[in-house]
Amino acid sequence: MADFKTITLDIDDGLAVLTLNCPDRLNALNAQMKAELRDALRQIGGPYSGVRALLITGAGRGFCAGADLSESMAAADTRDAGANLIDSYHPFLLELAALEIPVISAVNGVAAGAGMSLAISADIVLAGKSAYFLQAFVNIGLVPDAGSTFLLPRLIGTSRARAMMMLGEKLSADKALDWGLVYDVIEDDSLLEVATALGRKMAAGPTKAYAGIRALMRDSADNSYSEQLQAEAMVQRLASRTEDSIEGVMAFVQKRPAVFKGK
Ligand code: T3D
Repeated sequence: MADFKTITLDIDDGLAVLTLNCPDRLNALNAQMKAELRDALRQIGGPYSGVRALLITGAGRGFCAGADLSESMAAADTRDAGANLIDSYHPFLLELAALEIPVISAVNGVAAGAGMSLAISADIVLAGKSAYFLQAFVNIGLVPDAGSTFLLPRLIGTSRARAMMMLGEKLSADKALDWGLVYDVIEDDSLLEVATALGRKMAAGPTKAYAGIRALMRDSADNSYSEQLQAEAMVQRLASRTEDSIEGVMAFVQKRPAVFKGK
């Protein structure tokens, strides 16, 4: 297993827990962290990893404060943020999007800028009571990136997304719940425990069905209604032939809990 310096990766019983681990800077994304995220996600998505669910969280009081601005300052003379996005953000974001397992984020504190983009790219977003979300980009004269302009309007609608992006104001966890940005808000002390329990449950779930749900939800953004009906039928054909689906139906008939193997 790789020896990471800016993140930790713990894999146990099918659940990978990936923790951003530069708490002094609220887990801001520096070059090494982005490379390590790419490598960790590649490892998780590998054919022999045995990982069936991923939980992403942050160490300390923040989830992720976005781009490490001390690096941006250091490179001010030659800075090309567009190239930086393509070279160092997109690789790990695309690895994350390509995973065929469910992804949970446990937002334990501020999720700002690209850190917010990362948090909301999960399938299920849990937020601690004191967490908040911040489209910080505009506060430093930038536009949202790392997927925010794609994800945010789809999650909370264009009116609220545009206002968050243009105003750069904090959105509390409770309001994020009200707006449908997060699935649930958990007391801070219990967040990791609750998120881990959910991760363990999903790591023991029908993995191929989760992968199908991820693909269908992703494609629905661009499909017409009839195209999406067609896509559902195609994915359902495959799902219905999985061992887990056969087991699920049999377990129902036999009135016992299903034992899914992710196959
Ligand atoms: O290449 C490119 O640049 C393109 C990519 C862009 C993607 C982006 O994400 S752009 C947006 C970048 N992020 C931000 O602008 C957020 C900056 N941070 C903040 O506004 C505030 O820190 C927070 C609202 C997130 C939290 O405020 P608060 O008061 O709770 O904490 P703090 O005291 O400001 O921060 C604690 C420490 O973390 C502090 O260090 P110190 O003084 O204790 O040594 C602070 O400097 C550091 N820190 C926080 N955010 C970042 C950071 N260090 C580097 N980069 C950061 N983004």
